[in-house]
Amino acid sequence: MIDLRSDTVTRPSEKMRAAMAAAEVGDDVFGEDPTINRLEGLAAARFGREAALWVPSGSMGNTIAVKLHTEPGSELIIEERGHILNFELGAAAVISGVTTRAVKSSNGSGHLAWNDIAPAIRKNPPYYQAATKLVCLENTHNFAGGSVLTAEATGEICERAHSEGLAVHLDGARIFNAATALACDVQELTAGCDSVMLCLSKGLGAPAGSMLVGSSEFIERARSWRKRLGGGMRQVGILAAAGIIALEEGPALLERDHRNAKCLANGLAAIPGIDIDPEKVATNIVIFDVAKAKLSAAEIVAKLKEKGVLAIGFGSQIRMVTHLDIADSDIDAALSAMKESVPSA
Ligand code: TLP
Repeated sequence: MIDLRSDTVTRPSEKMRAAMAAAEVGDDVFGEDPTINRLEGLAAARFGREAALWVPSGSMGNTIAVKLHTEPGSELIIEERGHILNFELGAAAVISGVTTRAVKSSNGSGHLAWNDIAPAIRKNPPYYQAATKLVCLENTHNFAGGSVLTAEATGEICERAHSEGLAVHLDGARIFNAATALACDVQELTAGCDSVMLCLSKGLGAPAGSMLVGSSEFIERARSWRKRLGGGMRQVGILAAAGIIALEEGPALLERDHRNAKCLANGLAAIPGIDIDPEKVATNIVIFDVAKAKLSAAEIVAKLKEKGVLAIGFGSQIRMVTHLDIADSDIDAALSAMKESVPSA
């Protein structure tokens, strides 16, 4: 199977498995796991922050950050296709008691600009309205086709949000993809954000785990919330051993995924019935529209599966994601399967 459903499907490398087997471990709830402590130190240093916390999933990292930056009855602002809003089962409402204000991006990038955010802010509202406390950004923006937000744009939003008394949390599940595409450092790309969540288990290849980075005070409070949510995981150095390899060696491997995604997008653009602008594919996520094809997205995805290619369909769109376990030759095979699966309009 050529599995293009997500970069979450990567399997740990032999090197990771060997490191996991040999990992020195202890009880992390007592703060005694040397391997997790090392990973947290490395992540904090990589992002130029005081501290970092390993969390079992990106969703838990985002949930904890939303909890710490808000209070029940307040509001957060996010782009309307954001992961926190659409794919985290209302955790912001359930765990933090906040309403989520979905805002449309107006500049074609899929990302919010300050001009989009400002009119949605409720600062010192009348007593019957919820006050805005938090802006959530996402870089890369998954369902905006893996698009990237520059350091300059991020910095401007952070500066202005802070001057309005708002915190900024960055869902940086794929921040290393963004840094690779922009040829800049993650430190520069995330500098103004109050907290950043990054995933080790997507393009970087670890079997599980994400990191939250921020101030020491923020991370200490996050540690309590991780435990409260059931994420105190004892001898978790086994997973951190793979996480260290993901963090140290994974970023350099992303460029190939981006090349493959571009190649895939170019091939798709040449198939009648498929709508995609390959110029807009900046990282490893390829989203295209099949509204003009004779079959629905779900039907095309089912046909692809018969031919050994897995993708995800939603509405009239299909998403394909390149990753470590996709070889260059898989792109040609996926394109051939696609040509056979989309009857010309
Ligand atoms: N994304 C998954 C699905 O949930 C959609 C995927 O296949 O892309 N933030 C972003 C931007 C994400 O894309 C994801 C996962 C998460 C957070 C959550 O991470 P996990 O799956 O570790 O909870």
